[in-house]
Amino acid sequence: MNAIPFTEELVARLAGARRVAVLTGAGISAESGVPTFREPGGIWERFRPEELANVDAFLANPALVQAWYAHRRAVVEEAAPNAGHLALAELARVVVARGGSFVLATQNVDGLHERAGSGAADAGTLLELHGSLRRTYCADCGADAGAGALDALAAGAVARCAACDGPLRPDVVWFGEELPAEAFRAATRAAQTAEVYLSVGTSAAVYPAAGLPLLARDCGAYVAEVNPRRSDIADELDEHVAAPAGVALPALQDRVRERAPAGW
Ligand code: BJW
Ligand code: ZN
Repeated sequence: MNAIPFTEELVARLAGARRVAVLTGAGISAESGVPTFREPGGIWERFRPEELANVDAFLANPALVQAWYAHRRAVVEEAAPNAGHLALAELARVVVARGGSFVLATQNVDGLHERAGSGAADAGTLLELHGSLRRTYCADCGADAGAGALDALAAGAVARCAACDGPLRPDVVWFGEELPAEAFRAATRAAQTAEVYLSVGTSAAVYPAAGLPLLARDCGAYVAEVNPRRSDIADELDEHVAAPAGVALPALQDRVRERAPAGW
């Protein structure tokens, strides 16, 4: 890397912060080989997400949507957490070890933050705002159908509930659906109380998650975005770190650790 892409102010604020919160999006998993949504080559280059990721599209063609999510799950299982995921887990350990709080809210459904160690007992809180590809449930009766229920279906076949024969769906949040209430409440509280807030790898195009960095700013946090491109909300934040998460976050984490007072 030629130059450090973030300011000394961000390093100093993170090193001194007792409450740190983060929002991540698909961009943090890009370097793990998981496609993003809205970029060239992204998952939805050919479809508008608002039209595909909703319950009506699923009910109209459950076999197609199930096959699509089984494919996505296979991609994610082949992928591994990258340096950006690992740096956030490490930064959480640093903040928690000195008695602070660290809340990571992710819009991602790929499970890579958990696999990187975020949310473990010593590594802060992990909140999955848009669900997870690792869970499925019955669209009719709500029964839990286990992790691999959508895998290995014959073409055109629909995976159905053992209890009521309803179609099984991934436990993800589609457009028009509520986010998991407790997770979103906790993410909101974290944004309201954070001293430093990082928005990483998200286009900030999808609400209510995109409102969290803005809420944090309104409540007094220093808010930095980590994204090679400027998101829809970049102009309203304190700092734009123009670098991939897998480059910027490990460098940031190193600098914060260096500056940490003895005894942390
Ligand atoms: C890198 C990088 C690298 C690349 N390093 N960065 C207020 C105003 C207007 C509309 C609404 C509103 N409030 C609610 C709405 C409606 C709607 C909405 O937001 N619509 C917008 C399109 C305007 N929201 C909802 O419906 C939500 N529910 C809700 O509000 O409930 C209340 C309600 C109920 C009923 C009626 C009304 C209200 C639910 C939203 C659910 C979103 N679901 C999806 C699919 C999940 C399942 C799946 O994965 O298939 O979630 S959509 C998709 O977008 C997915 C993502 O989590 C989400 C966000 O995308 P993300 O992560 O930002 O990815 P990208 O691709 O957009 O951006 C990647 C970024 O990474 C880019 O910026 C790159 O530059 C960057 N990058 N490489 C760092 N190496
Ligand atoms: Zn059922």
